[in-house]
Amino acid sequence: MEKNEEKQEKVIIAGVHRGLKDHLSDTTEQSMAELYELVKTAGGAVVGEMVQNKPDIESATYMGEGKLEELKTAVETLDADAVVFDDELSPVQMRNITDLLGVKVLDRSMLILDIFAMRALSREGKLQVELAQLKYRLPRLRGFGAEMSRTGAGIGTRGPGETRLESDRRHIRRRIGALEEEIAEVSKHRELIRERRKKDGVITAALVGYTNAGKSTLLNTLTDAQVFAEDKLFATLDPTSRAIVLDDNRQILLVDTVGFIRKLPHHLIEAFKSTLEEAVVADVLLHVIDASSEDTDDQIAVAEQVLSDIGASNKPIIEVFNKCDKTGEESLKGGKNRVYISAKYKKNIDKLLSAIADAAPGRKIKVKALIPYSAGALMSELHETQKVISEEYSENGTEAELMVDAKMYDKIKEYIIHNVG
Ligand SMILES: Nc1nc2c(ncn2[C@@H]2O[C@H](COP(=O)(O)OP(=O)(O)OP(=O)(O)O)[C@@H](O)[C@H]2O)c(=O)[nH]1
Ligand SMILES: [Mg+2]
Repeated sequence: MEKNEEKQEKVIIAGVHRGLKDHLSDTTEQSMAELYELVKTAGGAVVGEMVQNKPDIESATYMGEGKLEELKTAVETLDADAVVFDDELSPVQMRNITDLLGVKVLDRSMLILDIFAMRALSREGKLQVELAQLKYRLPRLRGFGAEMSRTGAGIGTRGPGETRLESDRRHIRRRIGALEEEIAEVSKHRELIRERRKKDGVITAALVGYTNAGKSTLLNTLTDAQVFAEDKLFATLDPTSRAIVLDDNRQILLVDTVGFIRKLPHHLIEAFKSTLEEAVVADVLLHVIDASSEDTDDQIAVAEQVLSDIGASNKPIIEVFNKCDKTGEESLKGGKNRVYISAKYKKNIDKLLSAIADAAPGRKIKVKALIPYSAGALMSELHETQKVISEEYSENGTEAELMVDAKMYDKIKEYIIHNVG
């Protein structure tokens, strides 16, 4: 056996279906299927599943006591190493359930944080994950009894070490303070980069959307950049950006972002705010949607909710229905703000690019102009900042077909022969 190969943990997933009107906050077939995927992504194997139908959650034990007894039996019969709950457990619930079940108890938030901890690569990503984990753990310290420290490895334990956590709450508070300062420092740096981009007139488009929708694959397809794209949840945690050049020479900086997921507690969104900030400051949003999922409508709703939560819902947005190779929708025409594509099989990428060209600021106009030789500097400026499609030297000057932005259009107005198209 390899030295660092961990034994695959056997996990039971559990939740309470309350029959809520807001089904996105409830435990449903979809949320359990997603929890299953989250466990798999974290490296565990789901060996059992238990959902209780119950209008309210027990404040002390989350599930009803009878159901918990059933769960305990299941843990013993299936020889499970851990139980993962579909909602965030309160510190009290966590402690009581751990005492009763005698195995490791995790909840949805912890699982997501655990995956984040595996995925974070950049300094900022790591800092954010550590901060979110510490904030989550601080009120729950007593919840992690012998079970957590004894195993010392596996799901729910990645990131900052346990022993240190348990030794001293004050130490954790200090660490939280230090992390917050460091994150503020990194954010400031990022802010500077953004300001520079703005000054340089760089247009940014952020790829946003539900986890696994195909954002990174699309970024790859659009730029040939090699960004980590995988059939796993939260493959991307750190914002990656790559520039593309549109037909009219406008440069667009595409920024990949962390995927959204339902039941993402507000404090987690808060922790990733500086990453999601990229979406808030972008000129255009590409909302990437997995059209082949059975869950498409809910995923759209969750993404729109998160966008509105972070204050990014009032900007030009293109709905990019992806994975249409699976649904056959790639034949659909789409429209100004909606395209049907396959990022993986590179279908309708041209349509997406023209939608981006329409939505991004600084759209250029095609004109035919006669630039007199006396305005030589203007011609070089046109080459540098605009797009020169063709140029011919005539007696009276350079006859050029150009794509120019509004500002340049004004500047060369007197030389324009006519607009094209
Ligand atoms: N069939 C098909 N699969 C696709 C397409 N685009 C992406 N995928 C697959 O969907 C999975 C997820 O793709 P990613 O690009 O990692 O998704 P993401 O939105 O970046 O996911 P996170 O970073 O986890 O939020 C990968 O297995 C891709 O190969 C597509 O157009 N068609
Ligand atoms: Mg990704």
